[in-house]
Amino acid sequence: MVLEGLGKSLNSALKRLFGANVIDEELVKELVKDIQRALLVADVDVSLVMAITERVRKQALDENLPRGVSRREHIIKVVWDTLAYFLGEKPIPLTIRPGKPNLIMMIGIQGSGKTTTIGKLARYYQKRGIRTGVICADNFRPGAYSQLKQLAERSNIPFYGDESEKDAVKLAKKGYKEMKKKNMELILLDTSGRHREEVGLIKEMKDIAKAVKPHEIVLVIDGTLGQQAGAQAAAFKKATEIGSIVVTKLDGSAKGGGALSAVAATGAPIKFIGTGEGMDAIEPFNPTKFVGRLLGMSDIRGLIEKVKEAQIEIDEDATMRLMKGKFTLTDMMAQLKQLKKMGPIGKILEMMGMKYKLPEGMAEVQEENLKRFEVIMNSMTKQELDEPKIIKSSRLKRIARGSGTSERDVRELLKQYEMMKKMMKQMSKSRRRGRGGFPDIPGLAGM
Ligand SMILES: Nc1nc2c(ncn2[C@@H]2O[C@H](COP(=O)(O)OP(=O)(O)OP(=O)(O)O)[C@@H](O)[C@H]2O)c(=O)[nH]1
Ligand SMILES: [Mg+2]
Repeated sequence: MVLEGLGKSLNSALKRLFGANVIDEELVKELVKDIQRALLVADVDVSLVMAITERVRKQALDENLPRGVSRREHIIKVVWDTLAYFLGEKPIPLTIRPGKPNLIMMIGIQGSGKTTTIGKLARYYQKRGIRTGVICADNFRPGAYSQLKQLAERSNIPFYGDESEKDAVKLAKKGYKEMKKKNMELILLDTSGRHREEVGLIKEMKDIAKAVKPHEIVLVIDGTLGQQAGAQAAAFKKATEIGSIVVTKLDGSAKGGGALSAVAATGAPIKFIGTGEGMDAIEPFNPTKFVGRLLGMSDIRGLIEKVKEAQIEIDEDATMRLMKGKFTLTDMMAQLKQLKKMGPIGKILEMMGMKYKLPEGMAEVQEENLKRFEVIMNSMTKQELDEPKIIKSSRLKRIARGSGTSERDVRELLKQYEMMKKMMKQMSKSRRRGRGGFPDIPGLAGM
């Protein structure tokens, strides 16, 4: 996984939030400290870490919660939004004008991953129906020609190169002409990485760019550089207005968080990230989604939307009754109906990034069962609804007859009730103990 270490420590910081009894200033302080530690280990610049955590601290205890959103959800959302905010928030695609030749020039320091990224991008766009070709203008490193040629051939991508031509500018020009002749829409130009620092790199970029006038110049940065990547991005941003960035090697690099945040801080748009050596290990950089994965939650937004849509209110009474060990059939029905509105409960937990083993049969609330339960309950007395344990054989028979169901149906309802009561007890206990348990989803109040 990309940035595994950072993801793990952020996730466990949030888990603490799930498990806590009360959410107060003290807890937020702890959370902020955990996040700081996690970011510093990932080589995020200290002042950036402070800016990030200050924003989290300020907003976490914000008094005005949107209706239907719990404090826990709010804090998770704040952490999520803040990290995404500092990574640039919006995804920015590569600009490709369809039907026209779009020349994209790749530059970057030696070994940063230019050639590999070109192979990946060519495949990526070809698969999406864009006619894509590649040009090797790296006449500096022996083997550069055959490296790109092989990558291109493996994916059936048109390639231009000439091992006998030593002038990079001429190579680029000739290649561009060839690719235009072939009606290519996306033309990726590979350049040599003879430089070790920003200055020389920017100079060569200017020379080639002047000659071929690319539509976009992409700087490829090695993510293992950590926050040092910022200097490269800044120099590049200053030198060109048509620039974007790919950060590579984010797989298995402990410093990737530092690289991404430092590059984003310069305002240069990160368009793709490289996540492995394989030819499919590239993805468009979408900060919001990326942070979601880091936090180990695939869809917090989806969850919050859903909760709001269902207009679920916190049922204080039910919670109080439960705390006192009372849980009636009517309570169960109300809970089941709320769950039904929210969809399969397993899915909801999954969206919260939680792994919780549910008793069998609880995974989904079925319409059919709900209706039958309701019919059965209509034949019960108030006393029976409040204290289902008094329902023994003769009452059972009467209820089944009265509701036009079978005794087995009534027993099933009672079994479901017992199961749910037990589960709710366990969950409220584990929450009171302050560990594990259930996230604070309104509507599941008291569970
Ligand atoms: N793990 C990992 N390795 C990568 C990634 N991208 C590139 N590499 C590796 O990094 C090394 C250098 O990649 P190249 O694509 O040759 O780099 P380059 O910038 O073209 O290098 P020069 O042409 O010599 O300047 C190769 O071993 C690649 O397999 C990535 O996203 N993840
Ligand atoms: Mg190369």
